[in-house]
Amino acid sequence: MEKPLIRFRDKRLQLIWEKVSTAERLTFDDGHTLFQTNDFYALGKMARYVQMVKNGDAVYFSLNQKIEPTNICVLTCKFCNFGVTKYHPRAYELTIDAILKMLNEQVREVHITGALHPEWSFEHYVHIIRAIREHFPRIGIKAFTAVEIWYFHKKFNLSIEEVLKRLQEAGVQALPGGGAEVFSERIHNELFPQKLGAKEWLSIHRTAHLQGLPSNATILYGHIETIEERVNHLLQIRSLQDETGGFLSFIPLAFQPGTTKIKPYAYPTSALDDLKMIAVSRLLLDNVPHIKAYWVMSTEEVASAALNYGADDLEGTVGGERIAHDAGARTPTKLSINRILSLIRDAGKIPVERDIMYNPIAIHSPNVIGKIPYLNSVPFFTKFTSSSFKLLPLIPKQMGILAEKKQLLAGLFPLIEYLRLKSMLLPLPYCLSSRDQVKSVLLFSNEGWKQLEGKKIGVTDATVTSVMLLKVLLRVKYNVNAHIERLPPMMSSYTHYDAVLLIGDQALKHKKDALGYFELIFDLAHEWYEWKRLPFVFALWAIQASATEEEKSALLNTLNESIDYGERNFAKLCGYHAKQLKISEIECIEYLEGFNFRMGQRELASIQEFERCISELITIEH
Ligand code: V47
Repeated sequence: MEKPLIRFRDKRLQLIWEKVSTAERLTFDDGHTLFQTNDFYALGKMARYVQMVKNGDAVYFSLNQKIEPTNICVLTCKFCNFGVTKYHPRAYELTIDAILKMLNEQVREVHITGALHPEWSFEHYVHIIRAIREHFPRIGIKAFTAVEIWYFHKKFNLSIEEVLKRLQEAGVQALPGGGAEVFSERIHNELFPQKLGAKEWLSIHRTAHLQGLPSNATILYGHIETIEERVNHLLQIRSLQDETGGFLSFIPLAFQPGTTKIKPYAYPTSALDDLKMIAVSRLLLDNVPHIKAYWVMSTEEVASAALNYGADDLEGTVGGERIAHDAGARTPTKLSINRILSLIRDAGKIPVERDIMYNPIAIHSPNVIGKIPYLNSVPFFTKFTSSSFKLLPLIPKQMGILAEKKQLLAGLFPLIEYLRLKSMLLPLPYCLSSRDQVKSVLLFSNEGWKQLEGKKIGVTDATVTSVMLLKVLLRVKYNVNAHIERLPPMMSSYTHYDAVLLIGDQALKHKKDALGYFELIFDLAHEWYEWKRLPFVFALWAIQASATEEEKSALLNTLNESIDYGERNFAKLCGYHAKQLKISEIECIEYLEGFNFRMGQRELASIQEFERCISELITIEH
């Protein structure tokens, strides 16, 4: 994406922009300046730039249902109006039947957070999850904040690992981000001394990530916290994300004073503070994929504005909420899908309905082009900003899934996905093919090809084309039969695999350290080239066969212009990406020079030959 021109009123931001626009990490002091500045225009533009680089025009939302099973709580946190004692007139306990009645087949994500009930058994919490899983197998379950996990651990004398494992076995797929409040000893002592602190919150999320449970993170802002405490909080989230990569989304929660015990000191947050919180979160949390605008606490209008201040994730339909509303929130307790769509469209964005793991389910917009967010695809997208097409970053395997549902007009399809959907797609004369080595489809191994017989190979979940190429090389070229297994989404150690296949930016990043474990690295495109003396076509451009003539010619023109410009400007395109991938600009340019972006006779011959090899593989396997 082209760097926007920003006129800075606050000159301190100029230096920060230099870092942001070259993917350099921001420091504590930068964060402090960003919170201090009143140059909203520049702050918003910087955050929006990062948002666009990461997520294009997409804004994710889910058809979700909040469930707060009880408000009877052993705690008395000063900022909370939700938790009450058992005999309070507002006290309630939902039965499992009542919980199930809140759900239906349309809901795609259930979000469960609540109070720490003094009498419920751990089994009861597990039963809630199991009942939802049994009755609604399609619904993603995001349940129990670190506060609850910590309570189960202490009260029922179970290790954190055991608590998480039992919940995971019952059906929990992710943890909500609540309970983080502000990572500050001072605030902990002042507002919630009985509850877990920063160290325990971070440790629970670390354990969850290592056990394959992703999570969200939050900050509760707008009460007694200082700017320093806000920045410190964000940096601690960033540093855990560096370790595990397990955070999906970061959600700033605007404090609702209600009749809480800190009411005398606090006013509701202003719209400007809400937008600033979103923007600074986007800028500091360079490694967290999504920033969520939580309309329940910030209002619908501010949440919609936040979609141009760094947020690419909008809280969903919700279907009822109490924590914020008990503390005086004046927002609705639920929204219809139409209202969500209009909040996103008003912001000029593409509404993308998602599942619990942020896989797109439906794209509520025409003219959407799938964009593989890897460095090698950048030259295709240099001239799209001025076109009528909207870009949606997608991992390769999602391209086919969405095109099949007619949710995408066109895109750069992984070869296998194109071959699968050939009858409904029209190929365009552009592709992504290697000349010899590709440098970013790599098998990291401790064994030579022939020694991989019977060995376990972990493969990326992001695509099937490279996995198919690997299978062809193993069985057809080397006559080797290995066990191929999908790698889990959050992998922290590869030591129990004999070899691992990674693709795209992930492969480029790990090329130097060989994942810290493997001695050999095989380039799959080079293996193909050595064998067939042909390039390998990883992906090709195609458009829905049902597209109009106007759409086809507009896309061809935009692609032509983009590639012409892209091919002549590798150096310009590399600045940002090289920094982000921690490779030199020269390496980045050499990498792009290894690709061919146009479909020619040799590319067509290679596709035919690959199809023939796949048939041979199928014969061998049967
Ligand atoms: O931890 C309590 C906050 C959180 C107040 O993961 C208050 O997608 C404002 O977990 N004013 C629970 N906030 C909510 C939560 C959550 C919310 C949205 C999205 C996600 C997600 C998770 O609510 C608590 C606390 O920080 N809270 N009282 C109050 N008066």
